Amino acid sequence: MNRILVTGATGQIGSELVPALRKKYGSDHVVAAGHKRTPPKTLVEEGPYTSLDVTDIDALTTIVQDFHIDTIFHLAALLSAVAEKNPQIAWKINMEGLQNVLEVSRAYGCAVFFPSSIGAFGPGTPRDHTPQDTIQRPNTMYGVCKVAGELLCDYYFTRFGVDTRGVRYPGLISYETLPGGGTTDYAVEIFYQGIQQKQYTCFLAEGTTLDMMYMPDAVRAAIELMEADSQQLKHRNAFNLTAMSFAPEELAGQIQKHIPGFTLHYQIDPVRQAIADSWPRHMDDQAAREEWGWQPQYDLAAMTKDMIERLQKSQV
Ligand code: AKB
Repeated sequence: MNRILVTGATGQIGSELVPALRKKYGSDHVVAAGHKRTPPKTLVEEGPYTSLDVTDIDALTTIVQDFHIDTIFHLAALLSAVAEKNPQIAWKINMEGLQNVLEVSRAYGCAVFFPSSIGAFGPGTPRDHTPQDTIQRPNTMYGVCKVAGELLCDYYFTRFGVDTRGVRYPGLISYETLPGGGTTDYAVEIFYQGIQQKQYTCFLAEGTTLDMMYMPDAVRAAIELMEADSQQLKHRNAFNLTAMSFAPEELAGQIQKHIPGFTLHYQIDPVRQAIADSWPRHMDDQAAREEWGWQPQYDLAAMTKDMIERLQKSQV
């Protein structure tokens, strides 16, 4: 990796991945491309920033040519709950965007990181110790795009030799940028409201256990996978990846240790509950551990402590 493009740079992952990449590879070497969201000042001031609609292949080509890009972290996509509201738009952005990235990478010799998700699984998948290679028949547009995306990335690797790599991210928890329209968003919102109001009303039911990860681990995973020795990778698109697994009441229990009196209430959103009920409770991420040394650093207790400390500091 030498000259890097990050699409979806203003999103939840992008806004933390870009600074990490700039720190490691040099600010001038990492181009941040956002679209609809207003970029944070730092993203624009600390290195090259551009606006990009990933469905516009000519605009994408120009950026890759102008900046001599050799690696693309393609993060631009609609999340699960939003995609369910706009399935046609989700297909266009999530699939056309990915195909454009792969086509340009084929033409210009770029490596590609594609984030898949626990959303790539469906109701027929084993929900506990979900194997790396298993049934993938999701019943959401987001999941359909993720499975198709995994296959398309593998196809571009075997057919054209494009160095595609990806992970199946669980729900991601972060303090920099809020997620936009996912099923696991409650695990971020609970901290913001918990600190301000000492209570949170959760849209997923008690007992809804899902895989989760703290953003510093998620960012490190993306970079470590792209730096891994290609020869060691038997799987490519995409590796199961997890760090912790919990239900809303377990997260609330941890939060109560730092915010005494915090209370959790429930008001179930049937759409997001149905999506969550079709996703793994706990994935087996042994392949990632064996093939490129994946090791999470944050468990539920460590993540909760760090989230609360950082959010409290930023609100002072
Ligand atoms: C979502 O909830 O849509 C995402 C995901 C798990 O892929 N956070």
